[in-house]
Amino acid sequence: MSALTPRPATEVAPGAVHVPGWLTPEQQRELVAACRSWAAGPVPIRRTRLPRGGVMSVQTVCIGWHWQPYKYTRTAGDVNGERVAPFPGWMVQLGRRALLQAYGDQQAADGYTPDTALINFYDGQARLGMHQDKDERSTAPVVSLSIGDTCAFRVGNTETRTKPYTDIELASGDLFVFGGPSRYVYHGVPKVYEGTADPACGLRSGRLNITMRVTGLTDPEEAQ
Ligand code: MD3
Ligand code: FE
Repeated sequence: MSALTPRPATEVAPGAVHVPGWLTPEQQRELVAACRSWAAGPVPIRRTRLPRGGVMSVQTVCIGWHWQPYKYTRTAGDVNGERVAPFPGWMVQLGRRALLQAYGDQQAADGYTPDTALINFYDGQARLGMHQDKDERSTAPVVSLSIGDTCAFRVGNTETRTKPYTDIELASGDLFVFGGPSRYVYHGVPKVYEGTADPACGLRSGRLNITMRVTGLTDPEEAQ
């Protein structure tokens, strides 16, 4: 199906580039395997608790740095106190290739060194409300990789969590890069379409999203 109806790369908003079908099924399975192992520990995947007593419907595990509302730390004080798994060098390289693909800018790609990723797992009921990602102290782009069930993804504006926005679909293997003027847009996942994934992606059900970021932080215990 996808081979007969290829979806072209599109710039949804300035600096927001969608590259459908960027990951091969084999790459998707490898990423799923890596995410399964991170989900098991040292900090297990869980629903993040929100400061006002709520809990996110999405399940999250972090690597490199641990995110909790609304800060990054090396250890997961809100889960089990363990230090998160390191951000692997191969994922830095994948992030650089993603940037090169999206922007065609070799210099920007070479200078991109993501140091954290949030790995979100969505079951059929999970949603992500409209929000901005602004806990990073860097304006570097965010690289997003989707695997599994297709979702509706809402790309808004930088001013309000309401209209105007653009709804697109993110399917298994899709790359999305958010940089430049789109780095601080509101965005969210209003719907996951259950049962739409090809099992060849490595997931039987649900949706996995990996977002690589540059925190702009340095660990005082690692300072030279
Ligand atoms: C635009 N994740 O983890 S990925 C998130 O599908 C998050 O799980 C969604 O929003 C998901 O924070 C969307 C696309 C994405 C991620 C980060 C962004 C879009 C972004 C940061 C700035 C602007
Ligand atoms: Fe986000």
